[in-house]
Amino acid sequence: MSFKSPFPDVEIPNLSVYDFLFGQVDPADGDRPALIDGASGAVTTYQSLIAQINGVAGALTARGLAVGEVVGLHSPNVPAFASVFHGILRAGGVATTINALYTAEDIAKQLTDSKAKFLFTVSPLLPQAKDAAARVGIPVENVIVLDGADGHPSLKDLLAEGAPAPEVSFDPATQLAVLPYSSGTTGRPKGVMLTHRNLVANVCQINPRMGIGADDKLLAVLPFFHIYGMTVLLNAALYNRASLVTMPKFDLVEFLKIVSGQKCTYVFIAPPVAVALAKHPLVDDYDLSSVHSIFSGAAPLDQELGKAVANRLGCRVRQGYGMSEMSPVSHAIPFDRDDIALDSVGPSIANMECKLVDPATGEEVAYPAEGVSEPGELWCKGPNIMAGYLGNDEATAETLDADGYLHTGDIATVDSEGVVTIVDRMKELIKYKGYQVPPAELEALLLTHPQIADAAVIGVLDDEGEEVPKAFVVRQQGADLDEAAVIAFVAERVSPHKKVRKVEFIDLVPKSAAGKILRKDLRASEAGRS
Ligand code: 4UU
Repeated sequence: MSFKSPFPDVEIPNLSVYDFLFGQVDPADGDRPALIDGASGAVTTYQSLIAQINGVAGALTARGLAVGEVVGLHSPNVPAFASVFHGILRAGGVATTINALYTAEDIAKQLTDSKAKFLFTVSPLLPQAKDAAARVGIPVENVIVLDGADGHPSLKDLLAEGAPAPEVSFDPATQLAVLPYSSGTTGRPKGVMLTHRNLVANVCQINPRMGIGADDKLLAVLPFFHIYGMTVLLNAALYNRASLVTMPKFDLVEFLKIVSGQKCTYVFIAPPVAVALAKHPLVDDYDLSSVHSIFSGAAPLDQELGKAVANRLGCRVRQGYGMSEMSPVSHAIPFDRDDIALDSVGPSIANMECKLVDPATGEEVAYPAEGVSEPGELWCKGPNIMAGYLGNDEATAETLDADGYLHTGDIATVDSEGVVTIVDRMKELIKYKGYQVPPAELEALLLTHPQIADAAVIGVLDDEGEEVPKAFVVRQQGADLDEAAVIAFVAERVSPHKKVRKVEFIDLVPKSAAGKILRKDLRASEAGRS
């Protein structure tokens, strides 16, 4: 058994991402704004975006990039992100998008694992980018600084070369387009192999449910380097000839100024922004009446919080669910359905088939004709499911089964209408403000402290109901380590979203006979206390 999307299948054209988005451009769309820099208001039209994409593709090919080779893209949301991202894909390259918050070490790991030949960055991030590139042996002339920096080519330099876009030919069904990194259900970040078809499919699957039109102005503060921003913002907006208003990082006042000043109509957020929109007094000082929809994803949205935002702003609020490994969307509350509970993630999108499997028995749960099912692990199958993890057949085999189902590591229920609600997470992954925090990485780091004998990290809820990483630490005998020292030790070595924010000292980390950390025991003892 399984349950299918209630929507009819959509056709997925066998095209590259570039041909899908820009193969046929209505001449009337050429002058429409594709990207608007939120702070300066500078506009990139569709015509100019397409010219830049082709210019970047030509310059990369002229510099030796071959089809299938990898390029690192390390930038916050700026309009040029779109030109570079699609330029890489247009040349047949594979974009490995890198979190703008990463340390030099994190960047170096991703560049090494993905075997990147070039790196694009921006001048404020150059110190860590340069350090990482040097560690992995990417020469300075291949480190391109979008806004320019001494000794490096800039985007302007690349475009000035005027190299023609290459004639490339590849099979969109198998050719990789992007390699975002995700820790998946276990372990450290892995390269998620997404093909051109995966990305094209996901836009086709979500498009009928999102209600994005050419007259929409989408606020793009969620990072394009993360799969949510990449597909649901960047690609879906460009496909619909809408405008993206970019913000490089979240700041409430800046956000309110830009949404009201630019008259944004569609705002994409993760749940922490919903808290500010529902509660912060400053929100009343701005005219946000242009906003017709707010879309939340990447972490659970509280129903009351969602309703409070809808009432305060007088707009729709919707929620979607996804995972990097699914390009990413599998479920979304449709824009034209006001009757679906906001703490659900809606029905499966078109072309998806799902199962709920009891992790204790391995048996599929029953899907009742009325009411809600028992919880089970959500398994999903469809044209948006990744090809696998780069160079890691073992992790691929653990996540993707022989029937093509991706095991999400999330626990969900489904009702008789096919509406899915995520109720728990069984995998290791922690989400801090929607960003991934792989506990295995923090555990390995903690073990390098001379006064720490053993450690385990899980996600717990803080006083505001947000998930934060908590370390359970076993001290070496005679050690005088306290909570502040552990927090500081980690904070000095990781990017800000990965900081340990709570610490508890314990005598023994609970482990299975095989030596695996029993996170569920730690979670149960945590739950028992609240
Ligand atoms: C409870 O975060 C993402 C993708 C986010 C996304 C996708 C489609 C947002 C809106 C949308 O329409 O990807 P990753 O790979 O960083 O993290 C995936 C994990 C999931 O497995 C789940 O544990 O993030 C969690 N997650 C959610 N949890 C993602 N969305 C939700 C959600 N509710 N709505």
